[in-house]
Amino acid sequence: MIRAPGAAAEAGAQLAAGLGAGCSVDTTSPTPGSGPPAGTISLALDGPGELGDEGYELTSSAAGVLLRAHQPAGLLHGVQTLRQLVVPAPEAAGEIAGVTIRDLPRYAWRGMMLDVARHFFAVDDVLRLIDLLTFYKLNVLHLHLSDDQGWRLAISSRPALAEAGGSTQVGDGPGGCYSQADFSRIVAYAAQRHVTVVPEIDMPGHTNAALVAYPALAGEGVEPVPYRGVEVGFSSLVADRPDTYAFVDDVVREIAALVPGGYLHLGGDEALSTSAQDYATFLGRALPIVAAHGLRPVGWQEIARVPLPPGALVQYWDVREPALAAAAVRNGARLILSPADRVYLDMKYDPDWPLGNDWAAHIDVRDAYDWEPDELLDGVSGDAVAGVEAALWTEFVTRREEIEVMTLPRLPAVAEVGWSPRDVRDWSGFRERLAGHATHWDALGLAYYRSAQVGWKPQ
Ligand code: TNX
Repeated sequence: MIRAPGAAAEAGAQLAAGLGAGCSVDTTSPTPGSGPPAGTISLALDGPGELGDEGYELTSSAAGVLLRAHQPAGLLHGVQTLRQLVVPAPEAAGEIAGVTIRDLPRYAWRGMMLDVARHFFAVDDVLRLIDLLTFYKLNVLHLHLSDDQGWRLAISSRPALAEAGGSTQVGDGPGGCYSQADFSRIVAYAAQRHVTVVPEIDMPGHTNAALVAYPALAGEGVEPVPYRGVEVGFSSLVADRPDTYAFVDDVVREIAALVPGGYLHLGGDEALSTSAQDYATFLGRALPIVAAHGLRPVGWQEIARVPLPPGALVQYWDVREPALAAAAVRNGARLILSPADRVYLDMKYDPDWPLGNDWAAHIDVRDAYDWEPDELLDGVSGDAVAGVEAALWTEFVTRREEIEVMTLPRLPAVAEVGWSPRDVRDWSGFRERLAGHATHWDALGLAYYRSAQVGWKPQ
């Protein structure tokens, strides 16, 4: 039985769902003085303040299991540890190893990006990914909602974005677009699991799908046509026209209503057909629009070429240009680390792997694990790092099973880089534990790559 009174009930319900058969949840408060019956898992929000927003304490012994946290997110993280400690058994809830743990995250931002623009993924696919993020204690889902190949969030004041921009993707598939109700469902499902959804509208480049929907926004002599290819960098919003900013305002205003007080990622990467002057002009006008609607800006590292407002977050990705990220920090920004040669889940595992990109590296699970955020960039000290984020671009990823096989086993590696302090991380221990996780993935029906670096148990 799981005892989860009051505000612990939600985490209790999620534990019961995660453990499956044989679990019931009692949400009544225990009678003072009486200990829980043997075999009970007790969840309580009475943990000390030092556990912060996300930490938890877990003890399990023959007498039962006690999970305590100071905040609900901490309880939920403890629930994941418990799920991982349970050896799944077909009929019952299984056995739990005896442990005493006090566990807090190293970084506050532990994320994954999914590109739903190159290929569209249904709401259900996104919810299943949130389940996986939750299992690995990640707390940010960044959705890349627009690119040259498609526009994926309906904007009421600009209906052609969904109608025209939503009708294409890479290759010959039908594309797709989330209604605002769909998007809110994703945000609510994520919030229930203490995952923040960060929407990205890529600007001023990567905007062909928007320009197809509203050709009047395109530059002189440009006649946008739907694009289903892979190479990008040819499109741009026009920096010196007022209607560009009316458009940005419409989009940002409607997004702000969906994620009030949250983040807006405004892309800014690879604006290869925007002049440096126009790029600076554009961001100089777009950043205040984001702030005016109460959102915090995030951008790919290229945005560090322009002055940034306090509180801006810069996402480091292009390992060929580390100096930009260091410049961002000198200008007061903090970094989200997504080095493409470590955490780009669209990179092939090895040269023979059939799916994905390889411009940055081949990334096997050890590459995703064996790196140190504090040492990645010259001149960037630990306190400038807000966190880490894995990224899955989907030029070649078309179905849920392909999301899974690119994500597992590399996502748990990145998750541990984001969660655990350096002194407790070590590859040989990790690869042992990872082998055990395959039992969970098999039980959940998830596809994964059986990397030769891990001593998997026979299937
Ligand atoms: C670079 S990473 C891009 C994306 C591609 C990705 C493929 C970034 C900010 N831009 O447009 O999808 O490489 O790996």
